[in-house]
Amino acid sequence: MLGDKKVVFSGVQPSGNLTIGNYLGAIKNFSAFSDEYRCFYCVVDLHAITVRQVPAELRRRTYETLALYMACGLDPEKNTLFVQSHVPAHAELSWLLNCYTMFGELSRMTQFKDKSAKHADNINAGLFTYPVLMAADILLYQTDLVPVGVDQKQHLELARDIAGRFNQAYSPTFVVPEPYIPQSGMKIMSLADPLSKMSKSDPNPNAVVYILDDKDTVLRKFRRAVTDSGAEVRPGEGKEGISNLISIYRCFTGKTEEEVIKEFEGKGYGDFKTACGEACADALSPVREEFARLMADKAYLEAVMKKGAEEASYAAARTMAKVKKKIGFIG
Ligand code: ATP
Ligand code: LTN
Repeated sequence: MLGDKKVVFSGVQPSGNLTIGNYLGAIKNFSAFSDEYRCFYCVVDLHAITVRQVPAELRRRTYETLALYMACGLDPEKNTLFVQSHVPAHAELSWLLNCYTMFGELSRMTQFKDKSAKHADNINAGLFTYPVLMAADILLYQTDLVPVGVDQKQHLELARDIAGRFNQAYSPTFVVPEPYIPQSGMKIMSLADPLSKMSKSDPNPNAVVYILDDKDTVLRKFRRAVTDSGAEVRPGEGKEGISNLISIYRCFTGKTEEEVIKEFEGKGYGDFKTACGEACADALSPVREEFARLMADKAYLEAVMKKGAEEASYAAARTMAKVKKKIGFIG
């Protein structure tokens, strides 16, 4: 809680072009909280450097991620939109929490295992302690609710454990956060390999639909999506490709599974793939337009970042003071 409102916090890394996985699993759901909650949405650039980034690209993507937050409906007057490295308390609390996190806990994180397999030449300590920084992000604002895709559930469990451990060792200090995982769009899968997550760092551009892809590209990618050799549009065993397309189509149209099955009864996969592409491109077109408008106004984006950093720093300072006192630091 902050004041009389419950707190929502979430973050997206500026580590690549955002995908419809990021959109459906996370960002699209953020604006629903703006009225009832005190909301903090962060561009987590400190997290992004756990994997090598080209400096100019990191800078551009940081602006882009902020612009996309707004293009997806987040009003900077109603939400605190900010960049993680602008609020030093994130790194500071992260160090403190490192000392309340066990090596064994971090070793069990599946994202660490996946990413160290992918980046075998750069298994740095930051990649390992990544979840502690994430816990710091969340706990710093006394967060009640964290909207994320299901892939982040394990990290959230860890954040809860760290908060509980600290509270236990001293006295109640942190709110223990709850995850908020949307039912549909929980995990959007790759169009090229429906058994793996659609990810913005996937090197195969056909596997991924980017929020900013134009309509022709979206249609082409859906037409090429890997499916099984069947013809019936319904989810099932061995039909992961079609199941994934059905979830995507449902997210963009709001239709139920039964409605989708009925709509495409007697029609083939081709028709269904075209309909998916159309629904996706139509939903994304206003986002693309607004994004282009915002990216043309860097001064405005910088003003939003600055205001966000001030608001976030103010809220963070309260928690930091409390934490340091409990630990026994001289204030
Ligand atoms: P990377 O490929 O760099 O690991 P990512 O695509 O997984 O990145 P993140 O910045 O780590 O993206 O995630 C931002 C948010 O988007 C998180 O809440 C995450 O759960 C959600 N998200 C990412 N990919 C998907 C997906 N395929 N389906 C549903 N939600 C997703
Ligand atoms: N680890 C997340 C991004 C992230 C985050 C957060 C999400 C960093 N800090 C705090 C929610 C709350 C990811 O990889 N998707």
